[in-house]
Amino acid sequence: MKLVVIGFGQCGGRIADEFARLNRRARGQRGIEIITGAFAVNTDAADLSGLRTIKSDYQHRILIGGRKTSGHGVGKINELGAEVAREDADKVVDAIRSTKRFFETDAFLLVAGAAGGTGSGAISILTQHIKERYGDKPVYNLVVLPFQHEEDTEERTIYNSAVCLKSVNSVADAIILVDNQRYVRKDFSLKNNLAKINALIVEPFYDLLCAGEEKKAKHIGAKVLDAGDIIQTLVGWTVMGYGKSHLRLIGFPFERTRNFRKKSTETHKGIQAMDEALSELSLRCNPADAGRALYLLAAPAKEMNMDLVKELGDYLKDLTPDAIIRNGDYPRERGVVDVTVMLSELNDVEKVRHYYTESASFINVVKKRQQEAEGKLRTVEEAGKDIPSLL
Ligand SMILES: Nc1nc2c(ncn2[C@@H]2O[C@H](COP(=O)(O)OP(=O)(O)OP(=O)(O)O)[C@@H](O)[C@H]2O)c(=O)[nH]1
Ligand SMILES: [Mg+2]
Repeated sequence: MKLVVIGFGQCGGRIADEFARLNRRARGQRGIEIITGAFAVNTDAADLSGLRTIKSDYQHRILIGGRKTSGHGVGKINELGAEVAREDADKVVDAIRSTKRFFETDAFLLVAGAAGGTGSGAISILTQHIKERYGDKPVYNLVVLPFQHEEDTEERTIYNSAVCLKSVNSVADAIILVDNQRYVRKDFSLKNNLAKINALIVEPFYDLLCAGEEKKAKHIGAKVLDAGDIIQTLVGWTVMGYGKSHLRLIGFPFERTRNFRKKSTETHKGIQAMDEALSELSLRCNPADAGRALYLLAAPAKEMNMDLVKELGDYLKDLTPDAIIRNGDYPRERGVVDVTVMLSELNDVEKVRHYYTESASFINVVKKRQQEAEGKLRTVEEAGKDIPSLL
């Protein structure tokens, strides 16, 4: 599957940059292309110049809202992010059209952090514009939810997230939810942490996008998971997970000679990888709420057997009894079994509900504050009503 990836704001831009690196890796290691174009859109010129891999010309690193924000961002006001995105939407849509191999693109993926200003405000607006312009291709969103500490310290965080989520839900074909808090590892410094988190967010897309683009017979599975399967799976709220388990256990050489034992070990490894994928989902949710799901098993060709594929299917079916499940096998990896899982068409997402209910009370607080501020302003105006003005 080939994507055009467009990142909005700092978070979105950095993740789009990570996708550009994923494409380099696919080209270098596997000789295939999975990203037909990578773009970053921001109101902040400094953030755009901090990217590493996205082409550095103004048609790939797109500055919007130049006059309104003077290149310094929108300071977490996502209404302003939405406004400048609306004004400059054509600039972005025109840039996408210049993608050289645009006609090969299967879908769009737009990325942003929900809690900021630019990305949070712009992603739904541009999703709508792109859908209007390119009606035949699905438009997916990848939305990054804030860290717990951001929710605790900045009240705008929850409100922005709620508004962003409600907006994308009404336009995007599917929304892949990624919760930053799920990726926190205490031992990383924050800066490295974000870079590491971004790499972890993007990793599950590697096999998923590559599997259907392989040209060599030895890398084509018995059941290929291609763009069609992914498009059929992705609808509404979606989460993803990725798990990996190493095959060769050093110190157990007997496993190589005793085949019956080896086979059960492989199945066990596959289940272990799927377990990891499901316990490390990009957002905590109940798999039973999924209406659609997919899994991709990547393993060395000789380790791939129908038992393993079937066991994984049964395992996932138990957890997602109502879901239509699609699957594929990908004979690729050396020495590891890895499993990528997507759960889609989720009919309940606790965290989204939490943002909606929490910000309902925030809206009242904002209204009250506005009324108070207007009241105070009127008192000041009242006091100065007899003073002459120079204008
Ligand atoms: N995973 C991840 N999250 C990030 C990154 N950068 C920022 N975030 C998260 O994104 C949210 C803030 O959004 P930003 O992208 O910084 O904001 P913006 O869209 O640039 O908007 P303004 O700066 O307000 O104009 C916060 O919840 C951050 O934790 C990143 O590189 N990776
Ligand atoms: Mg910013």
